[in-house]
Amino acid sequence: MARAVLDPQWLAEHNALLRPALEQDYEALARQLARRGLDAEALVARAQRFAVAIPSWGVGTGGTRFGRFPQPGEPRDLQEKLEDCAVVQQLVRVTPTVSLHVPWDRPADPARVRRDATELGLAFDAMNSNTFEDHTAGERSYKFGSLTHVDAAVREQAIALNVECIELGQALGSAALTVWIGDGGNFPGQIHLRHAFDRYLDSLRKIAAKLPSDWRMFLEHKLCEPAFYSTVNQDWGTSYAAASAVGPQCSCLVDLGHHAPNVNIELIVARLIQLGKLGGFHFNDSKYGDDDLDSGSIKPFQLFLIFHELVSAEVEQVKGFAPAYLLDQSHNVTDPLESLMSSANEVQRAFVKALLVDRARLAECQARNDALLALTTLKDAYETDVRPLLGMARLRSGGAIDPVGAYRASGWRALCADRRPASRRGSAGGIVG
Ligand code: PSV
Ligand code: MN
Repeated sequence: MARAVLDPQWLAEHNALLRPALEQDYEALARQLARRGLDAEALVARAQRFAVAIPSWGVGTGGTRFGRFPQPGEPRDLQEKLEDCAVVQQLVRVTPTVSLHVPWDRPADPARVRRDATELGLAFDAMNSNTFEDHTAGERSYKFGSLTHVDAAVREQAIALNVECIELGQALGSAALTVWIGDGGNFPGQIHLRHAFDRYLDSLRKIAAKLPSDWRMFLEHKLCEPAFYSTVNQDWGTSYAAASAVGPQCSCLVDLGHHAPNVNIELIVARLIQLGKLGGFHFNDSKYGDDDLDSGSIKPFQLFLIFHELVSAEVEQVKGFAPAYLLDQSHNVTDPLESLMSSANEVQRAFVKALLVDRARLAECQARNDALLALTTLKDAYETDVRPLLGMARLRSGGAIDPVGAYRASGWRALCADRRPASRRGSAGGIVG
């Protein structure tokens, strides 16, 4: 039995206040769904089995290159980050794993960190390697690239960090490595576009050679930033070509914020599923670029359409389909734990709504080219208010009916402000940039 960070008795009392209204709403929704041939109980069970990983870098306040506005009680080390992740998981019950970034969260004693995490009811998801900034004096600089650098010694150093991530991950019980590099150029002519890509493939193959047989390796593409003219792994086509060249253990990771404005991300998802190379997601939302905003805050319909593709693949039992779900956001103006809870809820909501799609009716519409009724079929699912299903799923899993409300009432942030004095605060930062 995992150690609960917040008092379970207190949580039960908080839920008891909300339970009568939830039950009424749930019964009304269950009747409506039954008329549509859908079983509310089965949907709750599916919602309970849903999971999305928390990024260790997401529990600290993020920032932009113009500044960061930290808040009281931020976690100062990995142990405190895990404690915050456990609070999120206790309340939402769909975030049982944590994704670590190395060296931001390099565990000095992985066996001990694993024990601590297990005690808190957590496990480890994909490992992330950071070769997009310099870490310690004396190291070779990544200013002009890492896995694609013109200097072989820099490439070797970046490869070594990825291999270290694999080794740490093995000790932690992880089974995946996500590789995102900031490599690229700010000026035409700065890098040889083809040769840089050759070096990328060469380095990736060296990393892949060190993967245990049951591990997966995800390549994350990004349109721009920090390189603003050309990026080595710029788009899903490049990512697909690289993952195919590296081999069967390697696939593509789609970060929702890493595309040109208006790109049809659900179409990219469908293509990667079809090509057998959809490795996973970094969920977030964006308006202008890689804004790293909270999932579902700007384009919830897009998130639903992505999950429609994912659920379709599941229903059609596409071979090898098992994408990893992770959040990757920068919480600059909110309490990071509230953003993580609300984002996990949004992603779970999109999944549950996608389960409601009348696929037989959609197939009929497509067969007779009925565009309007096809859209209406999707909208019928999307517009259904599934909050009672999600609340019931959380309640039955031992979480909070209203996670953010419970979190605020728990006083966890104020307690942390006391326990974690700012003067000793070290690795609180989230994404800056
Ligand atoms: C890069 O923008 C990214 O999306 C990558 O996933 C990084 O690992 C993460 O953000 C943190 O900076
Ligand atoms: Mn990402």
